[in-house]
Amino acid sequence: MDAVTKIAMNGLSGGTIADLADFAHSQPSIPERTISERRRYRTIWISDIHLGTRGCNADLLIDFLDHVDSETLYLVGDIIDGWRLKKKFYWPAAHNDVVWRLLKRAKRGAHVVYIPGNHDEVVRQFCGLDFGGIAIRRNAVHETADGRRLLVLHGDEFDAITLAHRWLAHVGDAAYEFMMALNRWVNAYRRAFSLPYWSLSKHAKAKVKNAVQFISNYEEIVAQAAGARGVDGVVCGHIHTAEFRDINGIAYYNDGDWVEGCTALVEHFDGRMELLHWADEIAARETSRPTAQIEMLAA
Ligand SMILES: [Mn+2]
Repeated sequence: MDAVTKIAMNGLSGGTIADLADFAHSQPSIPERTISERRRYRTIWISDIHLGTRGCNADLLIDFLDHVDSETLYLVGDIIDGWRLKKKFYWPAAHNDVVWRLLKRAKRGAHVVYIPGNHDEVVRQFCGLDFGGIAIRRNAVHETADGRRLLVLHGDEFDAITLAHRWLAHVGDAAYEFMMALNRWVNAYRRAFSLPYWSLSKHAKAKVKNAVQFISNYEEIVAQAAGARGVDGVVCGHIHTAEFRDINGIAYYNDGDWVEGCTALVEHFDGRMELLHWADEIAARETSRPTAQIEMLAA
């Protein structure tokens, strides 16, 4: 039995994951903020959380989940990283807290759709089923408030026909891991000096010409495939690059990730779409706090 199945089967001994079996009566280790103050959206899309890896910014995601609510929540794949968990089991309390919040959301009546990706492909065998109020689907068609139809999928489906994953495959596990480690050190240092979160690899990627080319190829191929399906647009994840653009009349949305960019795609009640960069939101909140202003004046 692999690690993800273990989580699903609640077969771990001694871990905190066992609490989830009785999650209705359990509390997360990081307490929830009041629900009444949350910003409400019609729809939220998040993906590439990679729970079970050190790269996952669970604390930022918990902050996000505690500040927003929606009628519908799409989990667009790579929520749990089964590949990495298989190699080395890593599951801190904050990762449990994320799962707790997602399950709680479904229990409170939000329509939650989980579309497994390639890193959590073990969940794909359950597509078509509903667990704990969460609908597990291979893909979905979302209708926006202004009547547009958007195909929602993870996006690894296009790896075979695009070179987009090359920078992921070649830069690959070892180098990517190293970069993520560097990203954590940089941000631990920045936190120590009260500087906002900053994504190293996001900046590095933008500097690598080939990566930029691969990404734009990927975006065009995904949009083209969506067009062939007769929808108005597509929402995906997978390449860890948040984006929002029109490609030959097809709306291409990528909700990004919670390893590097810490982004979410949201739909307002009038159908307007927006990409939220959560590290920026936290930074803005911190500087607008009266105490922070006093500290700045004193400095
Ligand atoms: Mn993926």
